[in-house]
Formats: sequence, C-alpha cells, structure tokens
Amino acid sequence: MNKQRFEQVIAAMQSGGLDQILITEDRALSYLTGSKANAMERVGALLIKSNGEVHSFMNKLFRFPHIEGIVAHDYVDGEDPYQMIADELMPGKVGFDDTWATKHTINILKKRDDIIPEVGSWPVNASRAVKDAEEIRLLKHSSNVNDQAIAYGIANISETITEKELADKIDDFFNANGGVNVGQWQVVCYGANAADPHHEPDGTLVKAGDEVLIDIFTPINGYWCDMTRTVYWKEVSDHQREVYEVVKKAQQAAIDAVKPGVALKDIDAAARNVIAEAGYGEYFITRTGHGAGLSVHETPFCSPDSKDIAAVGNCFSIEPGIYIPGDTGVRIEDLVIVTEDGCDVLTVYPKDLQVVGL
Ligand SMILES: [Mn+2]
Repeated sequence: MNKQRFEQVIAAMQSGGLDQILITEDRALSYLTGSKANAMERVGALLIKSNGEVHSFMNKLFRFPHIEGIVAHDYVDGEDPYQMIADELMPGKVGFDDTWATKHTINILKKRDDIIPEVGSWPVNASRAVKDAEEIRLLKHSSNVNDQAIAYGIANISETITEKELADKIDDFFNANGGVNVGQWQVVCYGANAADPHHEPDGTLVKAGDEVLIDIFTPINGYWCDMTRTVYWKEVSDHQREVYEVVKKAQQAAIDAVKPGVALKDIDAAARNVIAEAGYGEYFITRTGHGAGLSVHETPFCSPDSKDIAAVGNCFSIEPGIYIPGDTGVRIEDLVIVTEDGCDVLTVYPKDLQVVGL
C-alpha cells in the first residue's frame, strides 16, 4: 500500500466533496496497492472513504496480499460480492470508477436505494497526475528508449519496406528494450497518409517527396512513452517546409508556456494561435496533448475545454499538428514533465526539419 498515494486521493475527495469511492480500474488498483491482482470479469474493488477507511473486495482466486490498513473482504464464487460492498456503503453519493462494467454498478444500485451514483475516478486520477520521483525516473527511462526507437525507425525507412513492416520493426525494437505490446499499433505514415492522425500502417511504400510521420509509444516497466517525428524522404517542397515550420513553432510555443499554475487550455491555445495565425487553423483537428503515465492517455488533458491546471510532477504530451487531407500532415510530439520553473522535455530527438534517404 502506498500511503502517500492514499493520502493524496483522500485529500482530493475531501476538497471535492465526495466521501466514498469504489476504485476498480486495474492500473488504479495497482497504483494504490502495489499488487497486480486483477479480477477480470469478476468483482475487484477498493472502497475508499474520506475518513481514511479502506476496504477491499476481491475474489479469493486473485486476492490482494494482506495490506496493513485495508479491511479485506475476500469472497468465493457463489458468494455475493455486491452485497458485501452494499453493506459497507454510507447513504449518499458514491463515486464509481468510470470504466467499471455497467453490470457491476447496476447490481450495487439495486441493493441500495439510498445512494447517489457519481463518476468517481477523479480523486485517483488527480493523484496519478502528480508523478513522484520514482515515477519520473521510470517515465524518463521510457522516453530514453523512445528516443532510440525513433532514431532506429528513421534509419530504417526504405523504399522496399511498407509502412506496416516499418511499424513492426519498431515494435520489435521496443520489445527488445523492455517495451510491451498491449495491442497498440505503431503509427507510420508515408505521404498523404500523414494527414490522418491515427492512420493504421498498411502496404504503402515511400517515394521521393513523401513526408514520413512516425508516432510511437509503448509501456516500459508500466510507464508509457509517446513521441512523434515527421521527416521527408529524399526531397521536400516549399509547401511541406512551410507547414513543418509552423508546427515546429507551435510545438515550441506550447512547451514555452508550460509552468506550474498555467491552465492547460492556455498551453493548448499557445500552440493553436501559432497555427491559426499562419492560416492553418482549420487543419489542427486534435487537442494539443494528453497526460501519460500508467495509461497512455490520462489526466491532465491539454485541450481547448480542459479545466486542468499544470502542477509540478504532471506529465503530458505536446503534440500539435496540421492535417491537410490528400496533401500533407505533420505532427511533432514530446512528453514533458512540469517542474518548478517550467518543464523538462523527456524526448530529445532533434526537431529541425530533416530530409532523409539522401
Ligand atoms: Mn500522444
């Protein structure tokens, strides 16, 4: 049990006015308990109360190791874990994890007509958003591997291998360096395919004058890296160069805007304004960034409607782009960690326009 993390969660509950939450998401459970116990389709939950009381509910097949300070309610198949949970709930608001299968939530609601369900992931998300020293060390390690992977990917662009083959080579590189493929594909786009932000690599081959957009990510020791670089194969047009330089300037503007206390919507605006002023506003069709940690997309979010405020220890991506269908696409992405006076950029692979294959 990570006492500091529980304390952060409880502090968030107290300031947000939520007195009980049911935490059920795998990564949230392991973040708090240090155990990878996973109930799969069965019931596995931590009930955290704002007075500091913590209960666990887990099938005996998967139970958490004995954890000091947590009241364990282990059940066997045939027993009713919903009743066990219902018996411990106080009347009033209950925060449910936003990813818990509906069947579980409904089974609990049916047993208690005096509780008010709310989405209750945010106290744990708020704690997870502030990385501690060990998490920062792991994130830096992952990004360091990612810097090597992007160099490997760019060095392996060739007119004889398809997008899919290059994506698979990058996956192999990650796997050989601690990465885990959890079903994601590495994004490799040649030419106008780069105008689709989540293009699935296919049989396309690269040709002179194509942009090559590579967006790669994997968890290493549980912590994700995520970066994008766009380079040009053999030649680059003035139009491609102009678009590239706008994205590069926008990305730097957002990085320069990062410091504690700044609203993430204003960091998003820093990038968005550069792109809009250059006349490409309608082609910046994504948010500027997302938090990264145990999940590849997590709190905080850097978007026009974000309510998140940058705090020391936040880790998130800065990845503006311009996507002109049928024409060109550019994205440049780094992960940053908020520091006392700005941010550390975790990925250092160069961002000056690069023509490769010469
Ligand atoms: Mn990303």
